[in-house]
Amino acid sequence: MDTLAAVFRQVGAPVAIERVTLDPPGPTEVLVRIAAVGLCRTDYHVMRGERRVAMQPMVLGHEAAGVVEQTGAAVNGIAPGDHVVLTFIPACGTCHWCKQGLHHLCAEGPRITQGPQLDGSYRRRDHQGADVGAFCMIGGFAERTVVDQASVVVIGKDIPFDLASLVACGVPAGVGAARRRARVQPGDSVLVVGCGGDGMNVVQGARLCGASRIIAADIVPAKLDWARAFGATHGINARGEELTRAVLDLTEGRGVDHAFVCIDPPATLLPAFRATAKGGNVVVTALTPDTVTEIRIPPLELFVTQKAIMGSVYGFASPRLQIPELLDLYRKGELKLRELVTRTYRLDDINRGYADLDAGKNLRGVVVFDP
Ligand code: CXF
Ligand code: ZN
Repeated sequence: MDTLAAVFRQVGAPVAIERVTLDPPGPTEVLVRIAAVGLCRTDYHVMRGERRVAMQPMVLGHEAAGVVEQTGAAVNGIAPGDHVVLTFIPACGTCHWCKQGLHHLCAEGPRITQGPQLDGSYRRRDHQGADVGAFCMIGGFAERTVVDQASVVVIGKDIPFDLASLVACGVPAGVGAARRRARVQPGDSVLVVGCGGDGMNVVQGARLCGASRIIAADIVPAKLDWARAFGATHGINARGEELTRAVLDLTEGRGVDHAFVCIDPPATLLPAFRATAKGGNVVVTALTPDTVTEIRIPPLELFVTQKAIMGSVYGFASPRLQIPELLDLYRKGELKLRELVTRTYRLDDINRGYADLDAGKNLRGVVVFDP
C-alpha cells in the first residue's frame, strides 16, 4: 500500500511530504494507522544534522499512538482494532536486560537510528524504489507504519490519541527521571534546567514524588509560568554561574538534592552540578550534538562532594511497564497530559510545528490525523 509520510532527505532542509510504498507486516510485525505523533526535539536534532542517523531517506517521528489494522501470523497479544502506543526502544524480550524487565536497556537500542526494521530489512520505498528507513524503528510521521510487536504497547480505548502519543517519549522520559532514576523522596529539593517537553515532565514527576522545593530554570519566561502550573515552586531565568548562585540562594547555600539537566548539557551540566548539594544526584536527560564529545567536571570536585552524575533514557524504566502506569495516573487526575499539548498540526504543517518548537512557543506540538 501507499502512505503519506514526512521524509527526512537532507540535513538542514524541511522534511518532505511524500507518498511512500509500505509493505505488509512481516510475521512479527503490525500495521498501525497513526492517529497522533508528538513533535519531540530529538527528531529536530536529526533534521538539523546535530545528531546523525545512518541513512537517508528516513521517516522520522517516534512519539506515536494509533490503531492496529493488521497483524503478522506470529504476533502475540495484539489484535486489529487495538489502540497502541509505539516505543522508541523495542523490547526484544530475549536479551540480558529484557529478561529482567529492563526494556529501556534492550540490546537492540543502539540500532534505533540505523533505519531498518528490527529484523534488519526495510518496509518502505520511495517513488524511485529506494529503501526508506524508519527512525527508532517507528517512522511515526506518516499516516501508516509497520513496526515489530517489540515496539508496541496496547492501551485502553478511553485515552485520546493526542495524549496517548505523549506517553511514548516525553512523559516517561521526564516523570521517570524523577521517580525511577533519581528516586526523588518526599521533602526533597529539585532543580530542573530546561522546561521543555522533558523538563516539564520532570517537574510533574518531582511533584508526584512529593518534592517540597521544585526550582524550574529556563531562559524563556513563558516556560517558567507553565512550570509553576506543573508544580514548580520557584522559577529562575538565568544560566551559567548566575543560575548556580540563584539556586544556592534558594537552598540555604547547600544546593538541591537532585538536579536535572534537560537541555544543552555541555553548557548546563557544570552549573547544575555546582547547584547540587553534597551527596546529591545530577541526572542528564538531554541529547547532545554529535560534535560534543566530552563534558568537563573537575574530578576533585566530583570526588569530595560525592555527587552522582547519571544518564536517564526513557526515565530509566521499561516503557512497557511504565506506559500503563502513567495512563492510570492520568485517569486518576494525578498526571497532567492535556496541559502539555500547546498546539496540534496536520502532517503537511509539520515543518511549521518544528519552527514553533524552535521559537520556544510549544511545550508539545502534536501532529494529528483524521480517523
Ligand atoms: C531518543 C533517545 C536517543 C536516541 C533516539 C531517541 N529519545 C527520544 O527523544
Ligand atoms: Zn523523543
